[in-house]
Amino acid sequence: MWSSAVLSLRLRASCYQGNRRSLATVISGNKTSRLVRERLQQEVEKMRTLFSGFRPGLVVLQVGDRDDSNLYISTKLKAAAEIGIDAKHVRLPKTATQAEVLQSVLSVNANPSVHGLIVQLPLDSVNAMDTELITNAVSPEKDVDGLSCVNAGRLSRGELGGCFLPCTPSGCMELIRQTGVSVAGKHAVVIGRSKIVGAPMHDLLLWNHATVTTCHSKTPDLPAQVGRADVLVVGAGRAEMVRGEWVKEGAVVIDCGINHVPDETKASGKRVVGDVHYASANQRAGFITPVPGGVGPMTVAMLMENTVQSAQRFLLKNRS
Ligand code: NAP
Ligand code: LUD
Repeated sequence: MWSSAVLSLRLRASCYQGNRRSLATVISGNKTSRLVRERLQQEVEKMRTLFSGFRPGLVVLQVGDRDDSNLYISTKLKAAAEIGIDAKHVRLPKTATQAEVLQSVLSVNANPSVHGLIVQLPLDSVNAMDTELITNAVSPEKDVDGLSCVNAGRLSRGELGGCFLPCTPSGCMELIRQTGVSVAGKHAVVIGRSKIVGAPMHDLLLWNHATVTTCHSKTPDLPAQVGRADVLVVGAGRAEMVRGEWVKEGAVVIDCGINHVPDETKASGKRVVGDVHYASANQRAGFITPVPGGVGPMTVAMLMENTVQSAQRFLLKNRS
């Protein structure tokens, strides 16, 4: 009697496991970014020894005082300090004119002890600003955000070794590499076509030999496009827009989205979610990035990587 009850329970348990798919493997951006930062710390240490105290220099230029930018910049400055990069935060007031912002960019361009310069976006100004003009004023040799036309153009032509790769897409590629899944010959779908995420992500996947579909706000039948993706990268800025049911079984899902949604259970009254509905996508994907702890920390790590690379190029040119 007792043993038949156990048998029936065992049978039920095994049926349940047979029907239930295992969850996706989580790709940790926290862990991967730590490994990148540790490697960079060692490289900077070597540069310091070989070139008598030399340190890579980074400037983060901010206009205004947005809370999200303040948080991202403080994370970047902390990472830089740990690695041994000499990072400076230049903050201009909201009232700064475009001419003043351009003047700051030009003065950093001219400073030989600075190897990387980024202008944190969006610009938080009371004055009209041409963001494109400002990001293009950054010298291409110091453009460690990879946002200038020169670097974006090189990337779009597949000259991957000759440009700075934009940090977020470069971080996404690093996370995809962690899965062991090669993108070559695969169908990749990117949602979003911004200069900072979607467009360079398309280029990077393409030149790593994926066949790429880039979707945007006018793309009809997004679920059908998503369903064809072996590799899916989402940067739309729409909280939990991509539903698990859309996702192809076993796909690699990379979520760039950072969205704040109300949550009364949190002291802050809000929490951060991605552009992918994590709980349902986790049931279908083979690999998935969390938010937070996924792409965000990689953006910071890849900025450090670009800065160290820029300093190495500087040394090669000037101190051989
Ligand atoms: P963005 O400049 O607003 O661009 C969003 C893109 O998504 C646009 O191309 C837009 O299409 C498209 N889109 C919007 N709604 C859509 C919809 N319903 N269906 C299909 N496509 C849609 O934003 P972004 O700067 O690229 O940022 C995107 C997200 O990534 C945001 O949540 C942002 O906070 C986050 N982000 C995260 C990191 C990180 O390090 N984790 C870095 C950068 C950005 P149109 O072109 O047609 O308007
Ligand atoms: N502008 C960026 N604007 C915004 N998340 C970042 C970012 C760290 N020029 C320029 O730094 O690369 C840039 N260059 N960006 N971003 C977004 C974008 C820019 C986003 C997230 C994080 C930088 C980050 O550390 C953490 C995570 O996802 O785990 C914490 C997220 C949170 O809000 O709690």
